[in-house]
Amino acid sequence: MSQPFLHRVLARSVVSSAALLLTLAASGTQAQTVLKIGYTPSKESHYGVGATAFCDEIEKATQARYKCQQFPSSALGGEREMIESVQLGTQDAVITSTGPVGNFVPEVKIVDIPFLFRDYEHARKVFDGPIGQDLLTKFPSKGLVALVWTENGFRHITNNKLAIVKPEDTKGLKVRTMENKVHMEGYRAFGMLPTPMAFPEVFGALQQGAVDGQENPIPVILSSKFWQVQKHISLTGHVYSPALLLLSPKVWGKVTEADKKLFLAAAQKSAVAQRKKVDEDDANGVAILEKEGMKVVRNVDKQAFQNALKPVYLNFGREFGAENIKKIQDVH
Ligand code: EAX
Repeated sequence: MSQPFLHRVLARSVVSSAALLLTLAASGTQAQTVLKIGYTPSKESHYGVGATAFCDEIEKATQARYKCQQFPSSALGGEREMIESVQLGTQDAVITSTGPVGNFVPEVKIVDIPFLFRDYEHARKVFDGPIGQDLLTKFPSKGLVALVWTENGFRHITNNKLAIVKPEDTKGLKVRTMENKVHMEGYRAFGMLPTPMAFPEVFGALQQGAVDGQENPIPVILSSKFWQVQKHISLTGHVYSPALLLLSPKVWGKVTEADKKLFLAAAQKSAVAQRKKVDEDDANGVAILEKEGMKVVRNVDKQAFQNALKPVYLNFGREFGAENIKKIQDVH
């Protein structure tokens, strides 16, 4: 038998035993862990895109030793509830906005300050850089594992009463907000009456007129069909809304060191995909909302909104350290 021939035979048998292992894994002979991942918007939303990218990637990278079952559209509850379940380990993963996260990890609150980020580039740079990465390290002591910063988007105000151009226009307006004290303090300074509420209740509250309006990024307004129950949208972009992919420590504790690397790489890919969907929705979504009948206010007096915040920025400076706010603003 010639040497090259022997090599070819040996190589082929290695390939076929690898294929056999794959088949065993796929047929369930090898243990498979199914991770329950939840989020509030629909499967078609930016969150769905992010979750699918994460799930596809871990399934592929671990030869299906790990896969996911997705629970979109608040099927496992609102964001606060899901984070609690992830802490307890009754839910494995969640993609959530930072809305309620500051109630679990107080260090995160600073990133919810209105008008803190100039644009997407600024925000993404901060979260992918040392400030954002350092914040991720604060989660384990609070019973959560933060795999990556991902994105919800810049938030805009919708309502049924009037075309909002300047902060005074929001005076006395009952606006649903997230359960987030930093947002609420800022919005009160605009003139609004902030009404905190979990996301699953928002559509009904708008429909029944329990609140006049709400504020969310274009991808959420689109995918949740808020245009069916809201007349006006003002492109205020008054706050950047970051998101996170959180995992239960119960899961993370069982993942091998090698698989942890695969999970982290999958999380990175998921954030890239989710941000790309935010970019697409921001570019195309306003025209869609307009076509669906919403009245769009583009000439928002952003400077006036920013000026209205000056007094509360002093409070934020006292609470979070003016130098820490400046550190974020100084990222270019
Ligand atoms: O994270 O609650 C909200 O308004 C959030 O933006 C939504 O759940 C997506």
